[in-house]
Amino acid sequence: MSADTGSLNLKWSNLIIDQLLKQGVQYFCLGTGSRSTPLAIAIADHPDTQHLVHFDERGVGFHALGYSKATGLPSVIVVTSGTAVANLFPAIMEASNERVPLILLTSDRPHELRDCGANQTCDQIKLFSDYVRWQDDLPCPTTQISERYVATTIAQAVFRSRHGHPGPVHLNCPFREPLFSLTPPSLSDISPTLYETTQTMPAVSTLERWAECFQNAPKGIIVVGSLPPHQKMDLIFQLASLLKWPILPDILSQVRSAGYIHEVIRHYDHLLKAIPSYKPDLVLHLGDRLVSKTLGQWLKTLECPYFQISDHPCRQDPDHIVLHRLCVDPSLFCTEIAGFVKERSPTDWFACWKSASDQIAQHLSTMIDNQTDLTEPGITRSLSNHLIPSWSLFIGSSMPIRDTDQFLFPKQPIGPIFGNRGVSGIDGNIATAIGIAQGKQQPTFALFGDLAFLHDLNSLAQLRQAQYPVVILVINNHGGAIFSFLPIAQRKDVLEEFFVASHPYNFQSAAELFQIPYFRPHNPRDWEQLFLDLLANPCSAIVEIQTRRSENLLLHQEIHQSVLQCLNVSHMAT
Ligand SMILES: Cc1ncc(C[n+]2csc(CCOP(=O)(O)OP(=O)(O)O)c2C)c(N)n1
Repeated sequence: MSADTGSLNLKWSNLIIDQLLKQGVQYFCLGTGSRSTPLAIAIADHPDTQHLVHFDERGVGFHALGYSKATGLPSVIVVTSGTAVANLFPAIMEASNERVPLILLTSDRPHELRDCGANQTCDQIKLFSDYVRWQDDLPCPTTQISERYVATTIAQAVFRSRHGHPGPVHLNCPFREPLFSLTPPSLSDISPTLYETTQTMPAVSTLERWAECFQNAPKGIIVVGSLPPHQKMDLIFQLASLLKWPILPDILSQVRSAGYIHEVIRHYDHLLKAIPSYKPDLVLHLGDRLVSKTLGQWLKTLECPYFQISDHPCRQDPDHIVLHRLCVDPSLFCTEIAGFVKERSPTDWFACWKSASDQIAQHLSTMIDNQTDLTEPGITRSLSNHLIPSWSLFIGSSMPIRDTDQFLFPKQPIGPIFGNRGVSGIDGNIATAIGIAQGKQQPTFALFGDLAFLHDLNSLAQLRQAQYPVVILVINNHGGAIFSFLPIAQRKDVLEEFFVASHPYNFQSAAELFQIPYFRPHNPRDWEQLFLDLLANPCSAIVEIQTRRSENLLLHQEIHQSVLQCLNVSHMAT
């Protein structure tokens, strides 16, 4: 092969990276390997790129996911050929389900080396199947194809990752050897193809019809499911205040970060278990998924019109109860519909919800905040009491997301709240949190369980180099506590070994291996003091809190029983 091949590989890769930058994409997450050499050199040599390099591609994928979740902008993932590509799959699945923009540049061997026993070569074409929004197998770098082809391909990739139905895009990039040359190639300054975007507005006829339905429903509720962190919360509150409808905000709705906590229904999970008889005459659901199973089951029992607004076309209706659906930005909808509804006078309906919510909040505060032992609900409440706006919060699946959904209602504004609920994996949590910190350019608290922590140990290597501090708060109950809450807990003979995966580990030596500060508070006072110190002087750290699964189960049951008692059920039922 001609010696010019190396130079051409670099020239083509420079063009790809330059076009990505011209499309506004700046952050590059790389695994290491040989076949991706031309892309790695192009990223290293360009003065405007920012990058992360990590040896484990699974962690690279989740880091990029976290960054893009936090910013709403695509980050670029660059990996070598072979199993490195497959290691991206979990993050791609999450990004696809959550509509997170990502650009994957997977290096490959040229066509003549595929399917003939060449080293580190496998079929990478369409590997991610329908999990990506657009995909292409690029030609090997060549002078026979116009450079404009590269420009329009990158423009299309970025556009398809961000607009319409956002998500990951996959460009497979084959390179022939020699992979690079020490002589720098001449650079081409190619103009990018710029896509204009449009904003979808709700039709006036829809707004008129929906407003009439809303006006005729004095007992409406607003359920806010997961929303990206760029929504304008005031607009949701303004609409709720016009209609005098209670707001039930999911932990990932961003509503709870806004500091309007006295205007929403707190602890609705407990409230609905105690008073399932509250029956609205209309449900307005803004956004996507709901963490609370209790809320989901209660919504399913209602026989009233159900309206859902989300800015994408995907079905977010696992119980098939939505009757009216609008694909538009939820905060834009709230602004527009507000011009069509009249302000309602205060109602008993709203007052009943509010009074029950306040009563539970008061009860839980007395019951949980003064405990002498460290408990999982207690930790969640302390986050609620002390977090501040300059920190993001990442919450792992399993008990942490359920506990925060039930107990985290901060009185003060806090930073954005994130989770990986697209596919609810317990993998990649450490890397996702570090990517979020990088994207938000602020420190991040990450709360998850011990199995989730063990699953992503490799990503502690990223934590050591993280530019923005990440505090990992790992609740070590020595296995998957969630399973004690599931029907399988009745099969005590198989529970521990086949489900809980119980283990004897603590994480001090993991922290030592990666040279990360480690703390293990033993009581609520020490934990709160440490928490306040970390908030005041942010630094990356691992904080391990040990709890017991059996006591955790009992405490949750006690909380449930005591809330039932605290609410005078017969009096409250309407
Ligand atoms: C990648 C992946 N593997 C398995 C599961 C199934 N799963 C859900 S929760 C859970 C246990 C999580 O344990 P831990 O992180 O310790 O949290 P805890 O349940 O103790 O709160 C498991 C294995 C999953 N969601 N994702």
